[in-house]
Amino acid sequence: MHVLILGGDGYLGWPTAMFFSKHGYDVTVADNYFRRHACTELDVGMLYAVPTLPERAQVWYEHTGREIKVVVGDLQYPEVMRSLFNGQIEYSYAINKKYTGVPETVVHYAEQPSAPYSLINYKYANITLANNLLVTNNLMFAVRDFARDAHIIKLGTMGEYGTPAIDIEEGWIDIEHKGRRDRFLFPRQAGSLYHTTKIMDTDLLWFGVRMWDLRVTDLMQGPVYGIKTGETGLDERLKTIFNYDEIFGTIINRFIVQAIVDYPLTVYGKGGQTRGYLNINDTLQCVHQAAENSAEKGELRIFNQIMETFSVNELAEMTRRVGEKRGYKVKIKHLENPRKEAEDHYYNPTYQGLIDLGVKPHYLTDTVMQEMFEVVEQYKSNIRKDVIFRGVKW
Ligand code: USQ
Repeated sequence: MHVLILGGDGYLGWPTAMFFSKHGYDVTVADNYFRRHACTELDVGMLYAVPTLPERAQVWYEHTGREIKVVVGDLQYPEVMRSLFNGQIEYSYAINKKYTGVPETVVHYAEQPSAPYSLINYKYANITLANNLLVTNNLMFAVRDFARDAHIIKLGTMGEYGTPAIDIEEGWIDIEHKGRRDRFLFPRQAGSLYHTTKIMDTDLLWFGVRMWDLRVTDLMQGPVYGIKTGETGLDERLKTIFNYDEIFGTIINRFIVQAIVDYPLTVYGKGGQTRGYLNINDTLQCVHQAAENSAEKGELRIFNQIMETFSVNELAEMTRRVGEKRGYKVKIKHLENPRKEAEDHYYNPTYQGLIDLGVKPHYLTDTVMQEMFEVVEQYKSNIRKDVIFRGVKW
């Protein structure tokens, strides 16, 4: 199977590329280096530098003899997207320059993924809207025009649902109204403009499914944590990008870094905000199972991609417990919440579909968190305290 990974340079994209390559798939990755450029522009700091995509692909080839083809290009331009499907492709790196053929599966990570970034000001809101919607739309049309049978696996977010006072279903809800019944997308109510673009992506692809019988799986993912996957350890240079700053860092990764540099854990508001979390290795498993078990033609299949739920307070307590065992004096500080979100709310999402496909969850235990501490500690001298909190306000 030929798997095309859009956004293949990112925190999840690069580990996904290596994972599929290792499992024998033909892999092509495309990326415009958005994340690297944004990190430089906003001076957010990273735990360590990572080589360019062609360099990483070369290192991967030297270790495994497997080729990951690389296209560095901006998928907001329809011609760049279309070249991935019509063979007019310009590889930035390939051992064999011959076009692999249309992909059977496309994994779509090529999005601006940060809620705070989308709300820095109107300019960053525009970048987020333009990138996320144009890339998704360009993908939809390229698949419609050149690869109708391709399976699109789009990364959505649990944040599309917000925090409703009813149980969250996996994407769809049956509604009875005035004696008649129908099935609709579960109500969405995003808490940031980034999350709003994810709702709009879902709507775009749902349109494509209804009009042109596309095959789409939408993975509603929670915040991901972790730094190591089965492949990243093969060589120092294969590590994934790791952010701990307010803009691009997700909460568990941030808390571990904060504990290590004696920075009081930044709990926003009351800390009762509850979300569904997953280990980066489970992202790989979920995307793999989704690829192996395609959606049908004309189906928008939705899975809630989380393995367990935690409140911010529970995560802070766990970080303190594990940190103290390692000799850190971990403090917890409740900051005025820069975001507009419920801090004490009902949260009961369903998440069974991926387990039914065969995903085996890795849970966040003290041992798992301790292993993350051990890796992050190696880069302690790179950690910049000044980027941990800047207070992007909603
Ligand atoms: N939070 C804190 N302190 C911090 C950082 C975050 O209390 O220092 C709180 C936030 O207020 C929020 C929760 O922790 O209630 C999660 O925040 P986050 O920054 O880890 O995650 P979020 O902004 O929701 O976005 C992340 C990814 C995004 C993905 C999303 C899944 O950046 O790409 O879509 O998680 S979800 O949260 O389910 O929408």
